[in-house]
Amino acid sequence: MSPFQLTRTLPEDATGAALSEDVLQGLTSTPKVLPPKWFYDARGSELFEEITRLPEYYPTRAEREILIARAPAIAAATGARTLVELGSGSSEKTRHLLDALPGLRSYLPVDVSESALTGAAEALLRERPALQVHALIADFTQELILPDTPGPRLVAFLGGTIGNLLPPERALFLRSVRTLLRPGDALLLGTDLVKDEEVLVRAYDDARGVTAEFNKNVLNVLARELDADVDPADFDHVALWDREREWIEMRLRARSALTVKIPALNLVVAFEEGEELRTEVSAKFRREGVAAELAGAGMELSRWWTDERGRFALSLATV
Ligand code: AVJ
Repeated sequence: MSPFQLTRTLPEDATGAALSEDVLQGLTSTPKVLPPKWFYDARGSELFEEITRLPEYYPTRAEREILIARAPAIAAATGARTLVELGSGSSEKTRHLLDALPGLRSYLPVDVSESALTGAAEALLRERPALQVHALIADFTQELILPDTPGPRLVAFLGGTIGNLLPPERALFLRSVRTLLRPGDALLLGTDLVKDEEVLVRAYDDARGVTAEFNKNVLNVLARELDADVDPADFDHVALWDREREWIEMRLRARSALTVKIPALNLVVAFEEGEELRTEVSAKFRREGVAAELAGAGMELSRWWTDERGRFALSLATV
């Protein structure tokens, strides 16, 4: 069998239909919202990669530090022969894991971006020609059907992306991850941690304005994909810490009263001066909360590792 297979579980135009639906729903709600997954067109993915190198944006470096330090422990605890990675993107951090798992036979990256999947798989197979790579074009928040590969299975969801889901969505997501696990399998989950407000806000409002550009890029996506008549320069970037809910919110604030027209959706959206559109929630966690959410989904927190400075955590959950 060829070492690379690609399976599409999303219909070709699933993306277009879902974007229209989210925009119609989100821009007609009060307050206005858009789901963060629409940041990631080619430009948005590039800007996110740039964010991960900013001095203010610590999560990527903190998680990499933990992965490097704990990869041998993860390998010993799981003995994984199949690694499933949800939202794999460029699979960059995964290398540390792949290199540390001696018994690994199959790697199943799951992502909505076909270009990210094929690019990552090509690079990986050049280094590890014996690895079976079965990439899945799929939305990890939807139900997944995985190919039959050797166990034990390790499902990894890194980067703190679980924080983009609201609490009820997280509960659904963790339950669906639970259905992928059989006895002896495990989940490796990356979560950013609650910390000093100033450090958190600066990570989402950097001095060079890269995050502001990333945030406004979602409006370029609407302009291109839906032919929306909207100018990113009419909005300001806002990042704030919600201390009750312990999450960062990113918003776009209208600099003046304006309208956004999207004829394809039969939609004219009015913004008042100063009105805000929520574009992202990025929840921050504590150990007890992670343990409780895992337990609620039928899993048990069995290992908890943080970076030296306690900024980010990797959890190993078992069933
Ligand atoms: C990719 C979802 C983990 O929430 O920190 C970075 C995205 N948003 N800067 C995060 C993001 C603004 C990032 N995740």
